[in-house]
Amino acid sequence: MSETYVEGNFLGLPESAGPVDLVVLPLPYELTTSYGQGTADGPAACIAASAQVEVFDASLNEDLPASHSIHTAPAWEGNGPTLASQLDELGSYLSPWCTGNVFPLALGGEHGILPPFMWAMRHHPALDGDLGNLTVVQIDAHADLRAELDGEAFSHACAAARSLDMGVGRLLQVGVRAYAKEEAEWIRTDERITTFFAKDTQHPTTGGATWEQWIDLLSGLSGPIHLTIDIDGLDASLVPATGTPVPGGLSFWQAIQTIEAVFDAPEAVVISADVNEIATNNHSPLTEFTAAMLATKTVASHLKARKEGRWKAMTDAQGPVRSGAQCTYFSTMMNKTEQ
Ligand SMILES: [Mn+2]
Repeated sequence: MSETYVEGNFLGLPESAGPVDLVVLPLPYELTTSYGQGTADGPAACIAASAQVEVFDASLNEDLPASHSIHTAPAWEGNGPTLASQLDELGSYLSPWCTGNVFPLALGGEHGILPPFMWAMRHHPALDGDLGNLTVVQIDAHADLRAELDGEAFSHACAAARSLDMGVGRLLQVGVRAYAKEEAEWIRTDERITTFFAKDTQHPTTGGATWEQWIDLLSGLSGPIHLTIDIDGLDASLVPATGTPVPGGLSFWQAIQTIEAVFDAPEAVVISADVNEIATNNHSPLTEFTAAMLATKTVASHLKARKEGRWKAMTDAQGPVRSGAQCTYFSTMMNKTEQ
């Protein structure tokens, strides 16, 4: 815990008045979650749990925030009457932070936050106006490649599919172990998608070799990356409160190694990240604490990338008061679909 702990701020870090280097964006969004409840409380619980996380990071060899300014933004407070209006509100909320002068780290909220995040990132200077230049690295128990779930194309179960629809160039998945036939078919046939299934990476005898291939793949990446961590990608024993906990998932250290490998990839630059499906229950604080540990590792890995010259601001520095683009993409598209 830092010496001057500020309640409501990630890691309890005090705010500084100057330009923001990294922003933590709490997105208590929950509209389509399967049967778990409580992802709306997840971001705040994760921030509260971050009080218990050590600020020293061994890879960075410094205490966070390591002479940088980390801003915890006021939580998104969407109250639109429809799914489409809430997705638009998420896009508008995220937009001011996707300008290339700050690293955005969102805390969800259900995985349905991913398409609005992609909308907000589409004009990020590193992407050159084309989401096709972006690789999404996804830790998840689910492929999130369904055409729809319960009639809803923007369900959390479709987050990766909709992101590809929006033009994301490449999708790398790990931890996947609960998926439908249509998703297996899409993974098999779409060249944009590479999936490392949990049955292979966690295999009792051959898992180690498969895992090495995953880390090698990440280390060899080039270009801009978005890292999306659905905490249900980890084994259910580590995240029992998440919306859909699934046994047979990644170990904690596999998740940490994945984060470190993408941020350390010499030719790649991670430009944004999210940790999602954080939820709470009354039995144990383990789920939100695990999420806080992964978010902290993401922060430390970004600062390490900065320190080593793999991330540079692409636009002029700015403080916490900003304006961005108004998102109407989701309402417009859903209206078209209904007609
Ligand atoms: Mn997911």
